[in-house]
Amino acid sequence: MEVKYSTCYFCTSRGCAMKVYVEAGEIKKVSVDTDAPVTPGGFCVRPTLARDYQNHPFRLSFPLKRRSARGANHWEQISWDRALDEIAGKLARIRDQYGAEAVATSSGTGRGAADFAKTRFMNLFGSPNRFGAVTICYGPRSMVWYTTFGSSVVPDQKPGKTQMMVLWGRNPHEGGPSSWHSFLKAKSAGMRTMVVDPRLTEPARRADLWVQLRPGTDVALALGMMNVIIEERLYHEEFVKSHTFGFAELKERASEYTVERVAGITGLSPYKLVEIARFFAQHQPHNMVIGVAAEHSPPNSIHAIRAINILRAIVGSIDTEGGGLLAGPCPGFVPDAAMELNHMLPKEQRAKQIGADRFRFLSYPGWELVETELKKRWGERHPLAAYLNCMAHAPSVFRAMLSGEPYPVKGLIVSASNPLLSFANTRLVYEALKATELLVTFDITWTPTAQLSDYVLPAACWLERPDMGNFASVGAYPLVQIGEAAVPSRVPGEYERLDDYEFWRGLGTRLGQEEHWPWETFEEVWEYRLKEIIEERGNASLREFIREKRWALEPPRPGICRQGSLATPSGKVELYSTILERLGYDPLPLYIEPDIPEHVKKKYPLVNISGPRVRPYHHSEFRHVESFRRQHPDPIVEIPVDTARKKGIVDGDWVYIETPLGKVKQRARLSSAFSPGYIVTQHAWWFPEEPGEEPSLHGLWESNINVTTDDDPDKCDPLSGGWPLKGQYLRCRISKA
Ligand SMILES: Nc1nc2c(c(=O)[nH]1)N[C@H]1C(S)=C(S)[C@@H](COP(=O)(O)OP(=O)(O)OC[C@H]3O[C@@H](n4cnc5c(=O)[nH]c(N)nc54)[C@H](O)[C@@H]3O)O[C@H]1N2
Ligand SMILES: Nc1nc2c(c(=O)[nH]1)N[C@H]1C(S)=C(S)[C@@H](COP(=O)(O)OP(=O)(O)OC[C@H]3O[C@@H](n4cnc5c(=O)[nH]c(N)nc54)[C@H](O)[C@@H]3O)O[C@H]1N2
Ligand SMILES: [Mo]
Repeated sequence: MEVKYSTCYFCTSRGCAMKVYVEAGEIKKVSVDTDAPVTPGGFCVRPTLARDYQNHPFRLSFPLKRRSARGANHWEQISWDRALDEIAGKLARIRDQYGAEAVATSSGTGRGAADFAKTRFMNLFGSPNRFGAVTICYGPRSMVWYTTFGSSVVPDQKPGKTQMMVLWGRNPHEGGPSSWHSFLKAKSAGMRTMVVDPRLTEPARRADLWVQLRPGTDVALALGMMNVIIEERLYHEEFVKSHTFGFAELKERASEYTVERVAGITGLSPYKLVEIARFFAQHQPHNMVIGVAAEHSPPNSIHAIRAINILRAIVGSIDTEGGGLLAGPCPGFVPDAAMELNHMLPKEQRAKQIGADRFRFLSYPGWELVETELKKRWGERHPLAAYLNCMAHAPSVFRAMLSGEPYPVKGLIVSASNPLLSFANTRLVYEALKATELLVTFDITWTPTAQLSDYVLPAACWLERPDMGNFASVGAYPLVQIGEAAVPSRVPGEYERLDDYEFWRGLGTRLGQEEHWPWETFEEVWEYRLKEIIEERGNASLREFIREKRWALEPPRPGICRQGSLATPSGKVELYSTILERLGYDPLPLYIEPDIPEHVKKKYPLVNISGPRVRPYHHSEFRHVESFRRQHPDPIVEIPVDTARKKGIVDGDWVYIETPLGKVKQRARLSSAFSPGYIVTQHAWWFPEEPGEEPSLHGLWESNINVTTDDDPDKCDPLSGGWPLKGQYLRCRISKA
């Protein structure tokens, strides 16, 4: 049996190292490669799925073109050449008639390791309208780092140095094998643990301190903690004095968040709040993982993430051994941003990015200000990938598809995302997709979105391509780790798949972009991007590099602040953000109470915390794999025992969840892990076994919680445009089905 050193991509972007055992082109076994630095430890079940997934009949194998009406599930198999020729022709016609900006792309969790290629294609094509999940996932956290610290912040968990591990709105027990591993290691090394979560999750249960706050109030909590910490002089005076900008202003702002006021907002008692602040300040430095909760809770998303990071800074836990280290790309590596050709998108096209006039933080206005700073430090090889930090506003693009305002959007290429499941307000997304003139889906398996498309194209999965997790390729950490294809992506007569890079290149070369796609294969791309590192190592080829030692790591060091200027406009840690100020936003964190009319609260009394991660699924993926489905067959809604009792609901009942936008059903699990007034619903549920054609679209409308969620731009985060998937805006009511 041959061993292949591959990179797993069954989840978001980490790119864990795998060993794949192959015999006569068949995958026999997959095991974790524990020698490499990025692995899930023994904590992930997904690798065991690889064989079932690879050979599953639900996978896409050949390009398909629809033969009758959209959504009728009648397909004709065509060649890749014909598919790409026809699609390129249609894209060119849309550009001629409406302008390049009338073509948009949709992205998800950044899979395929080739979002740089999508961005490159769009920059060369001339459209600024790439939209995706990053607006509500990781993009905000990333941009907050760059605006506040001029770098990303990476954990430096060291026994003897690190005093505490904090999970803030994050549940790695279900969704983050490596963070869960760190959490357990922290406990066994005697570090303190603290969890900020409205729910008693598994880590909360095991933590020394569980902070059960009212959802969506993290910014108030962090400001309240700051107020106590500043008043009691528990902060790191030396760090604050030497390395931060705007402490006096911050102090004044924090003073507005008195213990009593914050108690009122967060639902914590004043006594508890003081205890939390002191506990936090006393156990420094700490290692913290901030989850997705704040990003899903407008209108406080960006201010909350900023406040949490500022809190870390003032207690002296940033840029210090055992705390959070300021990091950048791996020396010698060409990071994603340098592959995107962002300078090729003309200024007047940038100015057309949909939503960027209103939501300026995570779109060209904010991105350009930050890019200027980062270029001073890293030149072209900076970590500010546009696919992560600069997006069109998805809800506004969907509206443009429907209304033609501010201008028509007629073509959409969906790759590595499943908009009918993952974006809010499914009905509106559905209408928008149907209103396009051209809808192309490039995916690994069938999805409801694929069913609605004009062309459905088969993508190679990680087993079939050389790959690096975009955790490394984006350049936020000085580590690269790469893997090789385990099996071919094309076997004549059996399947013909392209990887994401080949797909975008295939379209680009048909649209006059030939000179910008010099590398024919993904492997050649990695060879180019790793060239300096491979040469320095003395390896003859990428293959040799992978076989010998497939990673390069320059551990980040503390003391960056002391070296002089950070890549922020003031050169210091910006407690007061001059970039937010220039964008016309409040430069200091503040809490905004969501404005919800009383009659709405009365009619929809429950707040929905949607989308807790659950193993073994990853968003809408893997529902079709029988061995996984057996482990978790149904969508689950968690309901507080008292609430359920009042409605006559018992464990296992099907329950309707309803908002003005729609109604879906999930199965009840009674819970006492969080306060009455809330429910917890799973997201991204569909049923591959149900008919693919309309109206079912594989059971799209039955349990998909985004049928009930809202993406009204007025309810989106005023800075980033993130839509509510958690927090006070997401109100609903339930009844027994
Ligand atoms: N209500 C609610 N909605 C949510 C959330 C929530 O908590 N609540 N969470 C949100 C968050 S944080 C995120 S990140 C988004 C996720 O949003 P999406 O990323 O859109 O999630 P998926 O539904 O998994 O879609 C990913 C698709 O990409 C395909 N795919 C996987 N790998 C590859 C590849 O290498 N190449 C190609 N071409 N395709 C590939 C998969 O088969 C799948 O169909 O969902 C968001 N939606
Ligand atoms: N199995 C699995 N793993 C995944 C994914 C998956 O789909 N499945 N998706 C991946 C992706 S794209 C992402 S973004 C990550 C997300 O990973 P996490 O950020 O860990 O997301 P959740 O599991 O939803 O955990 C968020 C926690 O925040 C809590 N919470 C809700 N509202 C609030 C609030 O207002 N404040 C605070 N402090 N906490 C709150 C919730 O109760 C929940 O326990 O998971 C990744 N890992
Ligand atoms: Mo996410």
